[in-house]
Amino acid sequence: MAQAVEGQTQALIELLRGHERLLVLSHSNPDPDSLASAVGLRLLAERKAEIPSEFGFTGRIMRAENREMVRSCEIEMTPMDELDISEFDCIALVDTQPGFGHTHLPEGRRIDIVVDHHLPPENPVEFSAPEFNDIRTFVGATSSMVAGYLMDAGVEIPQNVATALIYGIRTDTADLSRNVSPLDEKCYDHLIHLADRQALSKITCPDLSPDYFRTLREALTNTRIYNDVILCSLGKIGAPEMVAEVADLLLRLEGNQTVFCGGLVGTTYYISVRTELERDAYYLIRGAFGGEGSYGGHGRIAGGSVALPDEDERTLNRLERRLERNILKTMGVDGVTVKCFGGLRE
Ligand SMILES: [Mn+2]
Repeated sequence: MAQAVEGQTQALIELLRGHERLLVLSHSNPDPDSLASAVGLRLLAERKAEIPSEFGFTGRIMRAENREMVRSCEIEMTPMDELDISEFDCIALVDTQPGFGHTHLPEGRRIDIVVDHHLPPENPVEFSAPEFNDIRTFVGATSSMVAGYLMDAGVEIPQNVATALIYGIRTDTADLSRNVSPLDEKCYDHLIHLADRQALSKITCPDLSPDYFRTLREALTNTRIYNDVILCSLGKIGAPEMVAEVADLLLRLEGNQTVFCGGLVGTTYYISVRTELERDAYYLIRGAFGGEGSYGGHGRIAGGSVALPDEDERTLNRLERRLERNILKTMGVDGVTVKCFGGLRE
């Protein structure tokens, strides 16, 4: 039985065979699912169409897990601005679609291939439809869709690619605990026998920099707990990823909470929201920002940012006081004892 919609894998291979050089792109700051999807599609192009390819990326990879994934799975990638787009006669987009805000597309170029599992954008932009357009929103990870093509085509999957695909599936499905489809399970079962399990364990639990622990200390000192609302300010930090990471960590405090974690990178203030309560995180972050900044999210997770006029400590403090007021109002918190994990306020 085919892992893709009947005939799709063959159609994709035929399309690749009709071209000479493939450029694979994804959303900026690529996550494990998009990294693995890109690697898998490049393998298909190499093995079944014998065409060379590149993976062009925008943004950065900051999370220690993702950096370890790139290192141990030997993922080759080139910053988009170092690539000459005119050298490619075929462009593929994985784990995203034209029209998504976090996706930079080369201007004036047609996208030939789209493989994704996200809901299409609400306001579709004007672009010519890709020749190959495989969007299956019920699949947990784009990595599974790409693994499905490889399995359909009988491609032998090398260990590093299998490891990447497994990690892509695991991160997008929270270890097969949510958004899982039979395709994800089937691909996982197939790939786990091919993957490097030691590498997987290292990716899941990577080495962390002294900077990480410094930020963590700062985070724990500057956490305030109002009933079921946890506020955390990281102050000035090196990368926005830490905001999300600390928010995830604080959510693990026993009981059900909503976490707001913020930090300043340059003159941009980032916030991550995580909630285990009933209300949608999107409305919570909207309330926190009170008309400032830009934000997005749904379900349990939301994030956003505000641009500040300068890096001045006072500007930062004023913003954080404003946000705190908005948050406590949005969460209906008043007159409660503030707790923290240490320091004077305990
Ligand atoms: Mn994905």
